[in-house]
Amino acid sequence: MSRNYISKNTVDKIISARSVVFFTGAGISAESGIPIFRGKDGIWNKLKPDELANFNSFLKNPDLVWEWYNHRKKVIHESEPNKGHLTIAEFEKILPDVIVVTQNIDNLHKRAGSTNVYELHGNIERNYCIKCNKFYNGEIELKDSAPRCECGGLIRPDVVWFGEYLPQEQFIASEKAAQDSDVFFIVGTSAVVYPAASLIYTAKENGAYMVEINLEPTEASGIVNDSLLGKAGDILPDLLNEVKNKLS
Ligand code: BV8
Ligand code: ZN
Repeated sequence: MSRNYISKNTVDKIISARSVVFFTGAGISAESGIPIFRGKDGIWNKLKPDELANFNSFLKNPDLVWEWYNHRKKVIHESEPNKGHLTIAEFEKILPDVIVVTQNIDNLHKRAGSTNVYELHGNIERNYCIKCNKFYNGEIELKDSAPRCECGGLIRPDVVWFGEYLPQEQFIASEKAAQDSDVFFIVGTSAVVYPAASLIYTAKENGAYMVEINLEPTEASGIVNDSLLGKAGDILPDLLNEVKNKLS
């Protein structure tokens, strides 16, 4: 597919930007084999978020919730960052200031080499005790019942469930990044989960040039300056090449 679908204006905005933000959702990890949430093959078609991704159901049935997170962790460990993640890490090397703000808990941006990553909804590789807050990172043995802390408390994944507040420092830093961004990319998200999606409007209100990359239009399509429809793993490498050509 020739790259002339990428507008000169978008390339110029990226090259002259002091700060570029990539706001990502499950769609950027789809090409790594990690299922997305919505749409016909989305997770939420088969499983109910309020049965699995909220604190009360965790207290009611911690084994079921752990079975689900262990399954997702297994899928994530068997997957690799894809061209989309790797290209964003590349952009960080050639542009002055690139920040990733992600809703994903899969740790793939960091595994791809991105260093400025804000995790709005936590990270599946971290866990903590709900009684004494002791952290258990990575070393939790995947067994079929909910792990317990040495204090006897239940251990939970360090992810944000529905009805829970986002990690303050990550959200405040992400808001600042959105306010200061010259170019704000919206990559692979349906932009319906809040307060994460509010960052899109924060960036717009502060004058950022908005670019959406998605298979299809979303809630945010009405406010973007450029909508690049297709796979993130195809479009992001094309964009990087256009920018590199212009910089060389
Ligand atoms: C809270 C972690 C305060 C766990 C997640 C305002 C309005 C309406 C509702 C609310 C509101 N404010 C709060 C709410 C309630 C709720 C909410 O937003 N509900 C929505 C569903 C309406 N928000 C909350 O509960 C938040 N907390 O508000 O606390 C509070 C406190 C007390 C009382 C009241 C309020 C917490 C929300 C965080 C929940 N945790 N994840 C886990 O992952 O297990 S959310 C989870 O779902 C993900 O992290 C992500 O955020 C979301 C999924 O969205 P996407 O990533 O966008 O994925 P999706 O499948 O939807 O879309 C994928 C897209 O990619 C599609 O567009 C597709 O076309 C595209 N795509 C696919 N393949 C590709 C592609 N694009 C490019 N290339 C491809 N190859
Ligand atoms: Zn404990």
